Amino acid sequence: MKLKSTLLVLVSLLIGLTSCSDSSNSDSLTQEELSALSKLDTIKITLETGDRMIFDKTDITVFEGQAVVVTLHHTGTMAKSSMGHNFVLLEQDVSVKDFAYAVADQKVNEYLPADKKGVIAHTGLIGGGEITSVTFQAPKKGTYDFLCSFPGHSSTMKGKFHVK
Ligand SMILES: [Cu+2]
Repeated sequence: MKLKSTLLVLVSLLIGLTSCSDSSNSDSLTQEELSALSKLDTIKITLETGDRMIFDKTDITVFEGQAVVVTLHHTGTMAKSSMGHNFVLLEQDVSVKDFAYAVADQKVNEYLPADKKGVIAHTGLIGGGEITSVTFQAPKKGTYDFLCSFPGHSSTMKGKFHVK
């Protein structure tokens, strides 16, 4: 009986681990899939979020010179004022932590610097049930940070944007 419950715990742990590593990540794309994506003039990325402070992707891969369309979908129900989300792509010399701290009082600018300093691209701030998108040219090869700049969100709502 004791063995049986131990097994059950192990099985549920395994299921938990599997579903974690499954949270769609562009690093899990195969070489063929990446090669096919690299040939596109325009690459489309959909980023989902909801009433929790998480993005469904923490790694995004695009290719130098591509037009990038990032569509942000807030699948939750909470208002923009309490659970607003955006997508902000930072220049390479800007830290997520410093950026988020600096814009936390910029409600009037939807938590962006008034002069957009340090920002490569961004969407508008949206609430539950809303969708927004932004189109921009992929910057030069390298790794960039992206985040949601709503106060308090960037500790969990951030990721890496890879340009190959
Ligand atoms: Cu957010």
